[in-house]
Amino acid sequence: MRFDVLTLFPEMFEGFFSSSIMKRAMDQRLVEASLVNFRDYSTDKHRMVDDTPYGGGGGMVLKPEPLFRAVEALTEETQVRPPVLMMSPQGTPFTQKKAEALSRHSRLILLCGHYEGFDERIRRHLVDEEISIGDYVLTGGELAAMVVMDSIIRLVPGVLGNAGSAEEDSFSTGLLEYPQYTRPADFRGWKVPDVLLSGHHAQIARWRRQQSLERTLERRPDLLEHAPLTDEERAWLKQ
Ligand code: 6GU
Repeated sequence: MRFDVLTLFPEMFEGFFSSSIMKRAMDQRLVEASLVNFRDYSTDKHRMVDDTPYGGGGGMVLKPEPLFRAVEALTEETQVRPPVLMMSPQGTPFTQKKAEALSRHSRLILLCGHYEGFDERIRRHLVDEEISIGDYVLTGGELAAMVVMDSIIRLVPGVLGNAGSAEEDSFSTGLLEYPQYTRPADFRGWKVPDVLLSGHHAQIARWRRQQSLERTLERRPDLLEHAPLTDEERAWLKQ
């Protein structure tokens, strides 16, 4: 998996790229990432990347030339152009499903904006998909790009140590995760549920499934509509 990130603030990615999982994935060549400061593709002598909006109003708008030229430079020698994703609060809400779909590509280009926004021609003629990570506004797309990359990287085979961990977690099962415990079995009088100490694997699996269902019902009932449930589980939820 290769990511090309177009940003005016490449230094924001330093901590992320040097953090444990990402660093190991890059060292193992499972993930490759390049940072491009699209100011380097500005066409004017002041290296401007933004300008005032036609029609007036406040704020600045990202100019088309630097972003088009940066993407073109990255894809010059490629047969098929990888998807170009724009990070924007106006985008489609990002989900685990979308992360899974994007993880099937071998390369992605991520555009991070700042200021008031992007010239509409970038959106119309350069971008394949516009992605939002939630209903709140960030000062720029960099944090969103890291969220998107993080969620994709952990789906790349070999990146997570434990092969089961990406399939079993919340959202992949359609439900929230069950409670987890580790040693000690009694911490300050708070005991680990007996069933988990029983060694009875079928009972443990049943308890975990039940806990997942209850937790999802309590915290995220909206997820139950699309979760793959047995008839028995559907009936239990209705009572
Ligand atoms: Cl992708 N970008 C910005 N700037 N703000 C956001 C966002 C993205 N997703 C939610 N808020």
